Amino acid sequence: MLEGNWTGTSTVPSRGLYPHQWSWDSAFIAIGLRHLSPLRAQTELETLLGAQWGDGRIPHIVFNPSVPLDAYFPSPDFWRSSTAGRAAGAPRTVQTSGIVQPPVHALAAWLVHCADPGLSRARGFLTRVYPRLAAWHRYLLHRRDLGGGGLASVVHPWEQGMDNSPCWDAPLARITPAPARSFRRADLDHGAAEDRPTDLDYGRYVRLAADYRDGDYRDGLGGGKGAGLGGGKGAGLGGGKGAGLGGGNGAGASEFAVEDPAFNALLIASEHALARIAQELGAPGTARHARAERLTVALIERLWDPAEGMFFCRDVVSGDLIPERSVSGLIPLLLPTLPRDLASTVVRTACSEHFGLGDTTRLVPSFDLLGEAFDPHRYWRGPAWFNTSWLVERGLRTHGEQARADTLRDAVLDIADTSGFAEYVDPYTGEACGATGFSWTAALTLDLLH
Ligand code: 9YW
Repeated sequence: MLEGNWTGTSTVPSRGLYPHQWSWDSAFIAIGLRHLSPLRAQTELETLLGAQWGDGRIPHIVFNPSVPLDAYFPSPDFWRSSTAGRAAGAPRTVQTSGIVQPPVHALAAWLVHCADPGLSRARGFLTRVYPRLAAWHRYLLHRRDLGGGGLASVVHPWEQGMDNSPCWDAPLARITPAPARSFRRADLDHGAAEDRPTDLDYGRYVRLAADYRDGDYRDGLGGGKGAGLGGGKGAGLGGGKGAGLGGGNGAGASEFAVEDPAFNALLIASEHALARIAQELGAPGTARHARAERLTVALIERLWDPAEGMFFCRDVVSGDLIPERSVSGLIPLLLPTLPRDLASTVVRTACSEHFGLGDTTRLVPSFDLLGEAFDPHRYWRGPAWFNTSWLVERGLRTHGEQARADTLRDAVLDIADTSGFAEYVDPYTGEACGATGFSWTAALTLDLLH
């Protein structure tokens, strides 16, 4: 699968549906590829980082110029990175999107280095990627601290990676959709409509992305309207509800801004990895470890719901937690320094009737089995995905839950095989949905085999 999806400098997520390079896909792919070819794993990450913007952002898509424009929507002529992104330092020689995806990259770079430290040192891999990864984290921690409480916000559902999660339903309801006739969905040429987001969702995704582009991809208050930075100065921890961003009344605020538990947990895990990279390069990692710990405190303070026993998203515009149980709210289990009582509560929630782990489901569903919006086949509204199951598996192992981790690992290996390395599956039956021959499914299977 990974050979077939390799383009020479990076790996496409799947041949038909996703013919370019995607940011968090590449990080997961590199984590698997390191077992096959540490050199290709390094190259995968270096290709992505080669498309980094001057302001530090790593774009969510790096477009392959040899792929026809109509093969994927939104295409480079929608994002117009080299013109609209000029002020933010978009590269001139490669076309990219202007939004980001979860920061799995420093974690991936560290794991790739560890797979073959000799090769990594000989190529100066970490020396070259470290400044870019540091700039990426700086971008997220400063420009994207829209809530003012120290966490990074996403400004589009695609940035969090779980495109049509029910967590976005309430914040998206405020967005006027772009008219359906103003764009053409290429995804429906490759996937069943009932497995994909709806047209109404797409209209809203397009509106938000177009507004961000029309504001020259400036971050901060005022959404695409160019109010520049503000609010988000990383003003320490805490702040609780609605701190920053206009006190949570939405006045002059970015129309969509959400603090997400998985996005921020991955940032924390990557910040710890960056500390290790700094140490390997002879610099002290202490300040970075300390920052990761402050972020962990902020994550708990702002997104943990003790009554529900899991993490929730915070709608930064309204200031409120979004009371929808998504797999995202289990992913902080990945953090080794999550307090013991919280970790065991998250494990209990994962095994409860809401996610059914080790009981009614085989892999971790993307959404609450009892939630009104649950749909076992529609994309991020219920199906199980392999990257999130891999993250939960890691989390279980990190917190001493070896038996549960082994069961989940065995299920991932089995279902990856029987589903034809599907993009996502029915969480109860393991039946394939979406694309098959999906790269991160293959890569993370490989990782779990080692
Ligand atoms: C789309 C590539 C991407 C993933 C996302 C997933 C999907 C793109 O595919 O988004 O067209 O909907 O939601 O997480 O990175 O695999």
